[in-house]
Amino acid sequence: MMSSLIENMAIKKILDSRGNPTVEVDIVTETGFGSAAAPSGASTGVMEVVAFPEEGVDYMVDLFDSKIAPELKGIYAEESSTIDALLKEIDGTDNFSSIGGNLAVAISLAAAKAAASSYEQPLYMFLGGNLKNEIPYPLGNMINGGAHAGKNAPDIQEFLVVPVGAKNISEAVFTNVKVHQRIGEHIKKVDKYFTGGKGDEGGWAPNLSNYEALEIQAKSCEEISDETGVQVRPSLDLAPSGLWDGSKYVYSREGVSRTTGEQIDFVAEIIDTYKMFFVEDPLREDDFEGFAELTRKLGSKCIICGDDIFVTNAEILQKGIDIGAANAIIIKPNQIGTLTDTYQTVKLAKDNNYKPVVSHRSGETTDETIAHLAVAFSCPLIKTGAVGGERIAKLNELIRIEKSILDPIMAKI
Ligand code: 2PG
Ligand code: MG
Repeated sequence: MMSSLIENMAIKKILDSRGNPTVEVDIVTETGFGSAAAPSGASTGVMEVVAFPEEGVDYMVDLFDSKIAPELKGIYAEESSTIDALLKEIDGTDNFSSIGGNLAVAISLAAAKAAASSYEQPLYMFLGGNLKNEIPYPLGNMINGGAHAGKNAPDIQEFLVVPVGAKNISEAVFTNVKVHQRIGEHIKKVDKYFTGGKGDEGGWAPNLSNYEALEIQAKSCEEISDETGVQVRPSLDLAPSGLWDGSKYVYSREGVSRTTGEQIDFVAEIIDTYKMFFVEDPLREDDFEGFAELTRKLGSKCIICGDDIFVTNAEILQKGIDIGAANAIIIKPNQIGTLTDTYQTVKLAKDNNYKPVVSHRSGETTDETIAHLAVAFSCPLIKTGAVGGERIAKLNELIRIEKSILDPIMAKI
C-alpha cells in the first residue's frame, strides 16, 4: 500500500553557490522520500519573508530537530496546507522571522516531494496542474551586473535571453548556451582586460556600460537567430531598488542619475530600441504607479514582470492587479516560505492574466525542485540561468521531464 505518512526526517547545513550556508531537509514517509534545499537572494525585496532567523543557520538546524520534526511525525506529507499552517503556527510571526523562511520552504517542498515519491510520481505530475504537457521557455542569464557582479560591471542586474523560436526545451537550452558563448566572444573585443569572469548567476561579469552590454546582447541574439534558425529575443531584469537613493536612481557605473519619469523613459526607450521580450522590475519595489504607467505604455509589446515589488505574495500581487502594475510575476517559493502560499499566488496571477515565471535565486544549490514547479504550474517561462552547476541542475531536469512526457509541447508565452 502506498502511504505518505511521515516517519522520519533529517536536516543538514549545506553550501549555496556563493559559499554561504543554507539548509537541506529530508523527509522519509512510509513508502517514499523527498529532499529539498533553500536558495538565497542578494537583491531581496523588502517585503520577502525573512530567510534566516537572527540566530543563524545552526540555530535553525537545532530548532528543526528539537521543535519542528517531532510535530511533523505522523502527518501525511501530501497534506501541504496542514504542514504549512503548522510551520506558521510554530513560527508565530507573519514573516517567518523566528524560524526562517528558508527552513519553512525547505520543509514545505521536501514534504511535497516525499508525497509525490510515496505515490511513485514525479513532483510536477503529483502537483497535477499541467494536463497539456507544456514545458516553459528558459530565460537564460547572459551578463550579470548590479548586486550580482563586481564594481565595473553594468548597473543593470541581468541581461537575459529567451529562445522564443525553440521547438523543445533541449533546443532552447542549447540555443541559450550558444548565445552565452557568442556574447563572451563579443565582450572580449570591447573589454580589453576581460578575464572571462562570471557573476553570481553564471552570466559574464564584464567592464561594460549598460549600452555596450545592450548592444552586444542584441547583436548576439540576431547572429544566433540567423545561424540556428531559432529566434532569440533579449530581456532584462533591471532590479533598480538597489540604485534608488530616496529621490532618484543612481547609475554609478555611468555617473548618471534618473528621476522616476526619466527611468520610465529610459526603460521605454530600451524596450523599443532593442525589442525587449521581457522586462523585470523596471522600477523600484514600492513604485506601483510607475509600474502601471510603463505597463499602460508598453504592456502590449513586452512582458512587464514584477519581482521585488510582488515578492510572490498574493496580497501584494492583488494590489498590483488592482492598478494594472504589470502583466507577469516572478515566483520564488522562498520569498513567501511555503508551497501553499506559492500556489495561491500562482493561481491569483493566472486568474488575472499575469504570467507566472518561476525563478531561481542568485545564491542557489543543486536542488532541481523549481523545474517541477514551473511545469506543474504551466508557467510559460522559467528563469534559472544558462550555465553553471546550480543552474544546469534545473535545466537538465527540464530536459528529463520533457523526455518523460509523451508528446510535450512548449508553453504558449
Ligand atoms: C532576481 C534574483 C534572481 P536575487 O532579482 O530576480 O535572478 O536575484 O536572488 O539576488 O534576488
Ligand atoms: Mg528580479
